[in-house]
Amino acid sequence: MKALVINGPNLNMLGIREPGIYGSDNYDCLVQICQEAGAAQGFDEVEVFQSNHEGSIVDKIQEAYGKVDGIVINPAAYTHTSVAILDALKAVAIPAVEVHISAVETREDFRQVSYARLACFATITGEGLQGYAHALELLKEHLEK
Ligand code: CA2
Repeated sequence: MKALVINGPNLNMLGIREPGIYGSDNYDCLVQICQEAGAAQGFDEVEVFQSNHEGSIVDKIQEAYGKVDGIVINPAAYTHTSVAILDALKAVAIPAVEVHISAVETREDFRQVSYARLACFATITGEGLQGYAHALELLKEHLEK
C-alpha cells in the first residue's frame, strides 16, 4: 500500500521563521515523521513531495491515479485559493486527508476557507508536525475498512 504526502508552498522553509506558529523543526523533520509514521502504520511506501507551484501539485495528484492508495495533503496557502487542487483531488478520487500544522481555525479570516477540504474525508489542524503522523493513521484506518 502506497501513501503520497503532498506539501504546498513555503513548507520547505519550515524551522527558518515563525517558530511560534509552525514550530522549530525543519522540512527534513517533517519528511522523517512521515516516513516513520508510514512504516509504523504498515504502508509499504510513503512518498513525500513538496512544491511551490500549483500546477506541479495538480500534476502530482494526477500522476498518483492508479498508483497511490491514499493522499495526505497540506496545500499550504493554496488551501485557501485553489479550485484546481480541489478538482484534481476530485478527479482522481483517491482517499485524502487534509493536514495543517497550525490551528487555522483560530487564525485570520482568509484561512477559514479550504477548497481542498471538500475532497478530503478528514482534516487535522493544530497538531504541529505530528499531525502528519495522525493523518497517516486515519488514512490507514480508512483504507482498511
Ligand atoms: O498550518 C498550516 O499547515 C498551513 O497550511 C501553512 C501555510 C499557511 O499558508 C496555511 O494557512 C496554513 C504556510 C506554510 C509555510 O509557511 C511558512 C512561513 C514562514 C516560515 C516557514 C514556513
